[in-house]
Amino acid sequence: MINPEAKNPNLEKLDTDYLYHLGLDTSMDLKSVFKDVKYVCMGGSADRSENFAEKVAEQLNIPLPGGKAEPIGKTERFSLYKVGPVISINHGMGMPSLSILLHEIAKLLEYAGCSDVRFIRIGTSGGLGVEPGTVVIADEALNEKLEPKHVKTVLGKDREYPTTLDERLSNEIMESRGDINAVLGKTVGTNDFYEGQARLDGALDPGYTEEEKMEYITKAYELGARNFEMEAPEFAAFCLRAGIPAAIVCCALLNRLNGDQVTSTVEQLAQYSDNAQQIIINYLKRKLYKQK
Ligand code: R2B
Ligand code: URA
Repeated sequence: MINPEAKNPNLEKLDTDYLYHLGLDTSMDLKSVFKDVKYVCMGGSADRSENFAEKVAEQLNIPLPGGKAEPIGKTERFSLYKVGPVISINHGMGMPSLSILLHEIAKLLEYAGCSDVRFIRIGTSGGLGVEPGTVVIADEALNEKLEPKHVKTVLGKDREYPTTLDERLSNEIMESRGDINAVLGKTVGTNDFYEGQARLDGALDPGYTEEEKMEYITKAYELGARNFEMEAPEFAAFCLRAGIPAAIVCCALLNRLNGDQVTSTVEQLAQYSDNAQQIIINYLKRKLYKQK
C-alpha cells in the first residue's frame, strides 16, 4: 500500500497502533473487513460521504447490509463507509484535519494488507473562470503563494514536498465525465476560506483592495489554476510521498472572477456536488465493471 521507502519503521515497535480519530486499532481484525479496498473517496462533509456511499451501492449494484450505509468505527471526527472495494469517508475542512485522516487511513489499509489503492478527493471549490457546476480535475496542486509545492513545518523547520497528481488517473476520470461539464487545471489549496482565498467578505477589514484581490486571482488563472479549495497541496504531497496514485475532483460552487459569496440554492448546490460524485461513479463503473 505505502511505498516501502516511505513507510514508517517506528510503527514496528508498537504492540497495538490506535487509529484514534477513526476509532479503530490493530487488535481488531482489520484484514477481514478492509483487505479488498481499492478506492478511497473522500470529501469534506460527513453527509456527502454517506450520500456518496449510498449512490455507489445503488449504481454499482453492491448490496448494503440492512439496505443502508452504516459507518464503521467512531463518527466523532470522521465517518467511514465501506461499499465493496470503495471507502467513502469525510476529511473535514482544511489541511490539518485532512492530514490526520490521510495518516490514519493509509495505516489502516497498510495493516489490512491492501494493494493498488487509489485515493480520490471529491470536493467543492470556488471556480476560476469556470461556471458554477463545472467539475475541475486537478493536474497539479498549488499552495497559496501559487507555487507547485507543499511547505510543512517539522521540528521548527520548513520542508518542501512536490504536489503533482497522477496524470493517468486524472485523464481516466476526465474520460468518465459523460455529458457533465469538466475541465483539467491546477487547483489552489489555501489555509483559509476568506482572506486566504482573497475574499472581500470576511468579518474583518482584509487590508487589501478589490484591485489587489483581482490581481492575485487573475495571476492564479494565468498560471492555469481553475479553482480554489483548502486541501489540495497536503493531499497531493502526502499521496506522492506514500506512492498512492491520487486525484482531486471538485465542483465549482461559484466563479470567483465574478464574486465572493456562494449564492446558489440548496438544490443547485446538491446538483453541483452530484456532478463531481457522478463522474467518479462513472469512473468506478468503468474500472470495476469495464463499462463504457
Ligand atoms: C472546499 O470547501 C470547504 C470550505 O467551504 C473546504 O473544505 C474546501 O476545500
Ligand atoms: N470551497 C472553497 O474552499 N472555496 C470556495 O470558494 C468554495 C468552496
